[in-house]
Amino acid sequence: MNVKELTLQSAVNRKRLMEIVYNAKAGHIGGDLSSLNVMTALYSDIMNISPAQVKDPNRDRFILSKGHCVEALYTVLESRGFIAPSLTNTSLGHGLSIGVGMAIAAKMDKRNYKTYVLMGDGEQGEGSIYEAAMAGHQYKLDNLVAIIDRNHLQISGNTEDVMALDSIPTRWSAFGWDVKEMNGDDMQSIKDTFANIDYNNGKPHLIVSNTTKGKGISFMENVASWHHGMPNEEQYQQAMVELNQAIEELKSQL
Ligand SMILES: Cc1ncc(C[n+]2csc(CCOP(=O)(O)OP(=O)(O)O)c2C)c(N)n1
Ligand SMILES: [Mg+2]
Repeated sequence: MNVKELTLQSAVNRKRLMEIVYNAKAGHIGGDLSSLNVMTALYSDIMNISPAQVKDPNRDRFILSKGHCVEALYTVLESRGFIAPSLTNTSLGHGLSIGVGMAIAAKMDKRNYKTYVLMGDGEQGEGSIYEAAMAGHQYKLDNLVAIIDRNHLQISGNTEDVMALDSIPTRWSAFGWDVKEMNGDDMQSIKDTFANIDYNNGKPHLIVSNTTKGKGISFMENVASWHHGMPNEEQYQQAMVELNQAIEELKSQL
C-alpha cells in the first residue's frame, strides 16, 4: 500500500474504533488513537502476514505489550479479515520478554520471520523490560523490533512527572540496541523507518514512535483524562464529524 492508501485505511480504522469503544462503553481510547497508525502500517504493509497465513510458521509475529489498547488491534484485525492471531496482555511489561522468546525460537529453527512488539512509554517503568533488553542484545536478536508509542502520557499524567524516561535512545543504545526515531503520526515516516531496518546487523531494533495521544480527535489530543475516558453522546457525534471529514479529505487526495 502507498502512503496515501495507508493514511486513509488508518482514518477508516479510527472511525470504526470510535464506534467499538462508544458502543462497548469501555476501552482506552487515547492510547488506541496514538498507536493505530503503526498497527495499521504493520498489518497492511510491513508484516508478512495475511488471514490465509495464520498457521504458517514463517509468518511475522506481533505482540501488543500495551495490552490495554487491544480494541485498536481488534479494529485492525477486523479490517484485514483476521481472527485474532496475536498475543495480548493487560499486565504491562511482559510483551518484550515474549517477543525475545519468539525471536530466539526463529533463530533456533532457522526461520526468517520477524517479531514486532508494541510497548507504551508509561510501560517503560516496568523493570522486566530491561531484562528482556539485555537478553535481546545477548542473543543478537536482529529479527526483533520493539516499538515504543511515545505519546508522553500515561494513566496518571505526563511520563516525565510519573517516572522520567529522559533520553530513550541513549538508554536503549547503552543496552546495545539499534535505535531509530520516527513520527508515528505520519505514514511516510513510518514506512521509511521500517524500510531502513537492517535485519542482519546483529542487533535488536528499537523504534521510538513519537505520537499524539488521542490523535485525530481535536478535543482528545494530548489530554491525559482521555486515557480511558468515555465520550458522551454529544462528544461521540463531534468525533464522528471530525473522523468523517478526515476520511473524505483523504479520499479526495487519492
Ligand atoms: C503491570 C501493570 N501495572 C499497571 C497497570 C495499569 N495501567 C493500565 S494502562 C497504564 C498506563 C500505561 O501508559 P502507557 O504505557 O504510556 O500507555 P498509553 O499511553 O500508550 O495508553 C497503567 C499504569 C497495568 N495494566 N499493568
Ligand atoms: Mg503513553
